[in-house]
Amino acid sequence: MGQRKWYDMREFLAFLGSKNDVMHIREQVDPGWEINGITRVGLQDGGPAIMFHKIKGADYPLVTNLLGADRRYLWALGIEKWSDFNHEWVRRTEKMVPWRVLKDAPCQEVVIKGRDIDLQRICNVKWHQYDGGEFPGTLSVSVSRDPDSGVLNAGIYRMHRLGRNTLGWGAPEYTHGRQHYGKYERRGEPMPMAVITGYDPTVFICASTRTPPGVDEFQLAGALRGEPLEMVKCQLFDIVVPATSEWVFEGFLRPGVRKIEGAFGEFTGYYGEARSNPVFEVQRITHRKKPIYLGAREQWYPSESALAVGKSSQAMAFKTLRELVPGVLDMRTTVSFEAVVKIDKLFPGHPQQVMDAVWGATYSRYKHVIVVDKDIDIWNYDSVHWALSTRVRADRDVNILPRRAGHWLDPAVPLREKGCQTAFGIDATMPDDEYKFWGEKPPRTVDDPEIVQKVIAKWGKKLTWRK
Ligand SMILES: Cc1cc2nc3c(=O)[nH]c(=O)nc-3n(C[C@H](O)[C@H](O)[C@H](O)COP(=O)(O)O)c2cc1C
Ligand SMILES: [Mn+2]
Repeated sequence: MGQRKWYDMREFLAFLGSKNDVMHIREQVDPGWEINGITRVGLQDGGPAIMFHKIKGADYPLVTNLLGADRRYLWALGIEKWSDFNHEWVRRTEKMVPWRVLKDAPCQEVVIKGRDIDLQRICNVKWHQYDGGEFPGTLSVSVSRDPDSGVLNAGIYRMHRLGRNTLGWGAPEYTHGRQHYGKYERRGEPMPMAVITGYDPTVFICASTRTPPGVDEFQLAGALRGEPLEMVKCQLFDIVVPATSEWVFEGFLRPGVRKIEGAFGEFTGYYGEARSNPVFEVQRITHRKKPIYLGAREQWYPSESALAVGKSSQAMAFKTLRELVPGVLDMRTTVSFEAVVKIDKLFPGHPQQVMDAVWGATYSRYKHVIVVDKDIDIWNYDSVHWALSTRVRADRDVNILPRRAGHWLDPAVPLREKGCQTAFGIDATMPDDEYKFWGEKPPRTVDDPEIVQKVIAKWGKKLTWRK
């Protein structure tokens, strides 16, 4: 297992440097199209993390694609391969690890107040060609407190710059941050909120994880990194943030205020439409000396948004699923809205129970569920497709449930039905009960495991193509 405890984003960047996996661009770039384009090409090519040192119109450097490739995401957690990932996540997060509060912290080394606040000088990137404007908030973690329970929430919701110190806040009603805001709004009070960017990569991963309600993502990060996060209290209110964050924005969302924000290119690979959303008013900024901004271009997998939300939410859903249904061995959700689940089939109806459990864990919002047997390698889509084509009989194995909870960004439904979806499940396990009923056995696969084992024992070293 590799390193999993990072002091800050800088330590992780230095590690990437040692792997020759960061590119430094020192020439001036145009934030209207060049950061978009270079980041876009880099993601598609499986390229390195990128640091833009000189951006026209802005005063600070910016890092993109920090976790924008499978290898970097796995390095951040010190995990070698995807087939270990879900199990390692479950093992590490058995117990949450509470954070500690420090008196002084690097993230408060420099303070910006009042008229000196000008968000455009900090980050002015247009991430996609048809975005409705500049979105300084892409990897911006919104930190708020539940006014009833006091529990902290950290979630990544996009932010559209609307003025010198105001940002549209793209948190839909099913997110935890927005639910906190709803509670403040019903009381007629402004919600205090801190927004941070540039942090230890486990903070990145946890803030994009879809969890059940009431989970403090900083405690989850502590569990994943195996050591408590160090936090510091904000200057204006009683919210704490990770001490080594590069940037902290403190401010309020007033009740009843809405502005149009968006359109914006999304992790689905499509533009999402402009919406009327709450407004975050920044009243104070603190940052480290020589701060580094962090941002992401959202798009389909492979991308940071697809990896960060997709993989961590997959692990969380796997954890929930195992608590609900026996025989669940592994789960893969690389493509948005699709879950492939591997089971050791124990009884008739078992695959259908798995589907129900996936749909029931609505915080994960997978609409398509494919259930496969334990001999299928879910990390290889050829193997999954082989199961789909050889073990499925459509009239028996396809399950359709109309009008379930869906994702508001799913392009397959029109606006008036946003948030609703049709659940679709395929039981791609071998129909052994049906065979058994007729006194037959399902056909054997041509795997020939004994021969494979014997050959590897005798020939392994001579087979030069093997790693
Ligand atoms: C780059 C990036 C951008 C994201 N933008 C949004 C967004 O604009 N709105 C949203 O609801 N979720 C967004 N997410 C996903 C959320 O972070 C994720 O659903 C998380 O679970 C939300 O936190 P919560 O569960 O505490 O509400 C984004 C994730 C990433 C990595
Ligand atoms: Mn949450």
